[in-house]
Amino acid sequence: MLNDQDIIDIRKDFPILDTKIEGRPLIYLDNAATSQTPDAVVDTISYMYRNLKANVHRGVHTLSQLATDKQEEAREKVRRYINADSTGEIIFTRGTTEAINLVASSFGGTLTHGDEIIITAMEHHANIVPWQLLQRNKRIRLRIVPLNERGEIVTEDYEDLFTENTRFVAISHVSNVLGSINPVKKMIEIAHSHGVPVLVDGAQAVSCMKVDMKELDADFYAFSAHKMYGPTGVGVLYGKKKFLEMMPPYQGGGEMIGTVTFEKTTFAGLPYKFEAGTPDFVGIAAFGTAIDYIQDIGIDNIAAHEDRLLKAATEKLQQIPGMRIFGTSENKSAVISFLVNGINSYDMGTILDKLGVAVRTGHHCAEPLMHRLGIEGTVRASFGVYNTMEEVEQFVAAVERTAKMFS
Ligand code: 7TS
Repeated sequence: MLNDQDIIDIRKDFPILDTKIEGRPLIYLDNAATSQTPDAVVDTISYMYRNLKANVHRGVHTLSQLATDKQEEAREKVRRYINADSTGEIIFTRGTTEAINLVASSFGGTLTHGDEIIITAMEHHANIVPWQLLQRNKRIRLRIVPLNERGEIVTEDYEDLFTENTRFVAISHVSNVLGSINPVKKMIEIAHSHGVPVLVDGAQAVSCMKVDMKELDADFYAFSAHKMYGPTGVGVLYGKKKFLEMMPPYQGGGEMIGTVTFEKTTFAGLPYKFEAGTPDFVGIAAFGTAIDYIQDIGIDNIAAHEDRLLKAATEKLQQIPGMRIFGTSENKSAVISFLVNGINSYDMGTILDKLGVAVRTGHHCAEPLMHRLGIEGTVRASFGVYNTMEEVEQFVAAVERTAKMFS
């Protein structure tokens, strides 16, 4: 368990947290959008640019080999972090969005008229729109898992959606709006019992819980480095070898080929078949450092600390008259979406910003979920490892003050 001194020490790794907004200390509660980056990660970026800027997998020269080693070390760190079988199953992408698009575009090519894909009502647009794009050329039906009043998936409702036409399931591990931690292991088991593969959008899960590919048995798992105290522009698609091997490349270009003639091209082995062009090897190396950083603190310690903040913030917010919290799942990540007295989320977010509190407002790229909740948007506070109990108190006081201004 992290104590107050641990958090003080951790905060020293993030100089951005000393920022002042309109003369007040920044209280950064937008971690679900992107988390801040510790000095160690920034140092790796700077080290790579200063010392190891050479294209990977291309040259026989020493710098190129060293840069390649850094990239491949990071791939091995990711493999270990999620307990995948082999580094061939770890594909670097630009983020969760690209990872899901890769699967939709490549695996999606096997789908035909009348096939059905199951997604849930809480998906981020990144796990809705790529599947809708498939519908342009083919009559593919999306079936939507409903949520109960707490914002949870009821596995029986989910299982009811399977038909003989179900070909794929794409579900988020943790909701970016409701914080619900979904029973993905059980959902994967159910899908597999129907012979259907599953993609899990893990964007909100990997920074706050242990994620184990062997235990989950997910067929695909997507996530982004920038939500894990890592750099922007880097993400991962984990895929089981048996699927990746039979899937066609997503993009063509350098590094993803075996041999090329004008008549015919053969493709490289895994994972390179899916990594066309120069990868962001600087960002990938820095991502390796971010994983080290998380592991040095301990993911269970991070989860316990964030849970403490979540429980305290929830309890205090609930005491504000007119407070409505969206997402009260028993199993919840450190995200709170709320509205007070129907005050527009954007208006509240703007005032909170003046008080130094950074939150996200609006639909959070989950418009269909907003429609189901019958609202336009929420104010969302999301916590990270460096947030403190004092910040929770100041945040709640700022919400209270803002609510009074509008009453
Ligand atoms: N899936 C989920 C569940 C997400 O929360 C996000 C980003 C994405 C996919 C897309 O990730 P990207 O790195 O490819 O952009 N979510 C948010 C958010 O909640 N606020 O800003 C970005």
